[in-house]
Amino acid sequence: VHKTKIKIAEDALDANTTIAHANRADFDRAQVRVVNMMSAPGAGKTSLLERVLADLGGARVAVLEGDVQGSLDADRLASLHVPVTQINTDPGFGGECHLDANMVRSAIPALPLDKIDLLVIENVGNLVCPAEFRVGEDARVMVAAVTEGEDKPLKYPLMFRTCELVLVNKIDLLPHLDFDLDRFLYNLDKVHPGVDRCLVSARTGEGVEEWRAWLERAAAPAAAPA
Ligand SMILES: Nc1nc2c(ncn2[C@@H]2O[C@H](COP(=O)(O)OP(=O)(O)OP(=O)(O)O)[C@@H](O)[C@H]2O)c(=O)[nH]1
Ligand SMILES: [Mg+2]
Repeated sequence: VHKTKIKIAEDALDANTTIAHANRADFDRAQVRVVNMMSAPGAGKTSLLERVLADLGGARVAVLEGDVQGSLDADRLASLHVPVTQINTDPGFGGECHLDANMVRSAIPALPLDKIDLLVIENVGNLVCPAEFRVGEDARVMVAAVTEGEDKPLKYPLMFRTCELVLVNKIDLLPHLDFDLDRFLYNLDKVHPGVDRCLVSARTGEGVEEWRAWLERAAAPAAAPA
């Protein structure tokens, strides 16, 4: 029974990889760079996007917003006059706790790919499942809020290991918490040595310019292969 279960999971992930490659090919054809943003629920993905999306140094951006239900985050981001496309996993996708390549594929016809340089995908809030499913992205960003505890890289290593940038958010709250930032960074380097990280607060704006600069670089066309 165990073997069968593992085989089905492997097949599902293989199918996902195939569709992710098809998405990647569509994004490449349109010369659009794609960033997949992930975190536990409420770590601050939407708040950190609200801080930077209106000004990315001239790069044209759109958002693909993934939620189980509703369009609360899409409405927040649309008020920045950025094109936002909503995917809800509840109707049609079984209420999944993550986006997979097929869900993203189903949204591609609704995306303004010929008018943008960068697509930011806000994944469903979840620290586990989104990390398992590539969707055709160029880069992954994860947000880890200091309210979540310094042990999280050790307990949820896959997401920390498979991202290109870690945004350590809510640092305005540090004086009120017993969160040990040095211990968190030590744990982070244990699972993903040297990964880029920014200490940020969507509340006060601290560190936000560094995050904006990273996203601007992510929007730049890929360097030609040598
Ligand atoms: N103090 C403080 N609160 C923050 C910060 N960033 C976000 N918040 C608050 O945290 C809550 C969740 O923020 P969101 O930006 O909605 O988080 P999210 O990751 O998009 O949440 P989901 O999409 O539901 O997973 C909101 O009440 C924000 O105001 C921060 O830097 N400092
Ligand atoms: Mg959100």
